[in-house]
Amino acid sequence: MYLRKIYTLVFLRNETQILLGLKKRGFGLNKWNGFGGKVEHNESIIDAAIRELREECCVDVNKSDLKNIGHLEFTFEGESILMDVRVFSASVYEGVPTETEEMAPKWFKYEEIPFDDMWPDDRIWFPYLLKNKLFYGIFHYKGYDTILNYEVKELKCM
Ligand code: 6OG
Repeated sequence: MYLRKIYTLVFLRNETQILLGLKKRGFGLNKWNGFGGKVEHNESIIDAAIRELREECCVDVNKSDLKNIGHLEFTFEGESILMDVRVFSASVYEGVPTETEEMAPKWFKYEEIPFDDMWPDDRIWFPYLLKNKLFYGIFHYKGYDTILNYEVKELKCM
């Protein structure tokens, strides 16, 4: 039995680029990723997604502009926590992405996404995001570099 913890992960996008942040501390240090974190008690998932985006790169989004595009589950060999990550995308937002103590944001062209410096699972599910397909993925890691097994599939609805 796993202890499930819910996280958010938000990507800002336009027609040619995606915003990633270089994680400056904690889990995923020195990896490029979307913006997000743990959903707090008595907080909705969408509110957590908006809060984390604001805290990590000083950008505001409206609820109606956040699309839930994916659902990822991660487990790690020998650990009892299951990270349940809800993935969102937005192309309408307010503010200029700004570096914080947690993240250094940078726009990447879709052909130049730095997969070598991202979580290994990203290479597997990003193609769904890039093709605007809804997706579900489950990954079992040994340590933080090796995926022991996984499954990814397209969803018809979230
Ligand atoms: P904090 O601990 O910083 O939240 N996250 C992952 N993202 C990707 N792309 N791959 C993974 O593979 C991930 N595991 C966790 C969820 C952690 C942030 O990192 C995401 C959260 O947005 C293992 O509060």
